Amino acid sequence: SKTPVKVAVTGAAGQICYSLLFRIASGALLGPDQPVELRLLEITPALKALQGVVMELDDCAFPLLSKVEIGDDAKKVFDGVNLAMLVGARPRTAGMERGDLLSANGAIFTAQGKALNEVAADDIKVLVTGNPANTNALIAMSNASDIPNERFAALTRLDHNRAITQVAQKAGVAVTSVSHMTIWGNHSATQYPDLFHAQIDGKNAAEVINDQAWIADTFIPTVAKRGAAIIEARGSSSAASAANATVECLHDWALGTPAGDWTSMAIPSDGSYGVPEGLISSFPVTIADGKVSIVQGLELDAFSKAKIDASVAELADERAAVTELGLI
Ligand code: NAX
Repeated sequence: SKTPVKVAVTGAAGQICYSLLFRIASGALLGPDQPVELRLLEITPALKALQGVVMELDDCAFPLLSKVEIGDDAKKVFDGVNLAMLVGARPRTAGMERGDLLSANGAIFTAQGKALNEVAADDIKVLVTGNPANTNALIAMSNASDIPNERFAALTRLDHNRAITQVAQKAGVAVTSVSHMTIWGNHSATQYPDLFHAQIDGKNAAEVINDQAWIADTFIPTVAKRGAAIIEARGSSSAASAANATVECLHDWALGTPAGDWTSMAIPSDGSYGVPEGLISSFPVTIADGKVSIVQGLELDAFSKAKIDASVAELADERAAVTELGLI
């Protein structure tokens, strides 16, 4: 049988992971014939709760789950890991300024970047879900100089999936009719979900919808503010859908995007579409053999260009702030 793939997950006692870990262990991440070993990182006070989650994993008797290790020391937990999902982060609490938030997360992601650099397997891929995801990924990447930059990414797949469903519902079609969706920029309220290159049953989605006011005033803000709407309705932030997106993103990164479509992923910019090099910004991407490529040659009109530029300017500001704080 196959050698287990070692998957590290941080924030493992948190609400996203309460869904995520079970999806990984059931085979949704790497397929029905690939065993996995889970390496779960938490802060010390959450280890007891994490032990309870491990008891539940045990109680599923997942055939593909070869082993589970937990701990509060990143260097031990990340030892030899092939994939890392960095979900745990410091949320913004009352009275916290943006700088405080960036410093608190900076402490987490500098340490985890360094630990991965020292002990992860040579083929390590790192996906950051914990917010501010793009900048946390930039911090981890910048603190892991021996790991190629292209092995770091931040999650915009949840935004991508939200955009697909919004447009499918508007058009009255199944989600499977929607393809070539793109989220550009930051995983934040400035993100730009792009219907001008998306397709509905192979036709241009913006032309099928034919309602610029709906795109500008309903579709874009609904997708960009969906996280807040979930909090308002559910009383806590997106968890199962964030776990689903994390699994789908890393699944495609490991196994490739389907032929004839692309997905959205925040990856280090190579300067494409005017996004400054090195910023971790969301692009349309295809993936083959573990290699992520930005889709080239899309024409952007003034509306799209302005939206992308605004989100990228926010990322540049965040990079300047963490540079100032000495985190990268
Ligand atoms: P929870 O607060 O339920 O869980 C976070 C867990 O991380 C906690 O158990 C905490 O103890 C742990 N943690 C904190 N510091 C740690 C460290 N240094 N090492 C290991 N673990 C640590 O949050 P949850 O709802 O699970 O969300 C996790 C993160 O995902 C948050 O930052 C959240 O903002 C972010 N999200 C990102 C999304 C995306 O699309 N990129 C969407 C959903 C979500 O909002």
